Amino acid sequence: MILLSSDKSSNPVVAILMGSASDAEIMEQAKQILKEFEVSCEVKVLSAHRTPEQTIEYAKSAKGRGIKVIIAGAGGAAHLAGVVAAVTTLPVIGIPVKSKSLNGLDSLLSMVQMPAGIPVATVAIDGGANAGLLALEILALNNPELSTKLDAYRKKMQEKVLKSSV
Ligand code: RP5
Repeated sequence: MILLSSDKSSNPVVAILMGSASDAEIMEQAKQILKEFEVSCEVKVLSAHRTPEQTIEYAKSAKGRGIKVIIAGAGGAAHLAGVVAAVTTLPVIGIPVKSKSLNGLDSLLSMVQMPAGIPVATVAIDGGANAGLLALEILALNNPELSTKLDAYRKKMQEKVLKSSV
């Protein structure tokens, strides 16, 4: 199921932005990871190209509204994460979404090659889950409970991998 509606729980600390509703399936991976760790988020469709003013307004006001990390996914000429990062000093995690024409190489290169001064932490093409986990790792720097949960998640993953040996 693809969930696009905002998390209604109070005080979202992560913003999940996507350039188009067509990115939702990938962004949902990030949302599910946050949900698993009971971290509240809000989800918005905002485009660097189609809604530039609203995108900038949103990014500029995010810190003041209590957002701590922004995850931004876009495909093709994928400027969303960079534009958002340009107007906030919140950490911005970019997800290059696989495109129809160039399989996401265009998205990756548009997003990853930021000029010095405006960082975007770009994850893999369609790397929604890792974007969610990276956001959690950033939040865990000031949250021992979350840090412990992340350690447990890692341990469980390791056990699963080891058990899969035949
Ligand atoms: C980008 O263009 C979006 O992030 C999306 O990945 C891509 C295609 O958008 P649609 O034409 O499907 O709306 O802005």
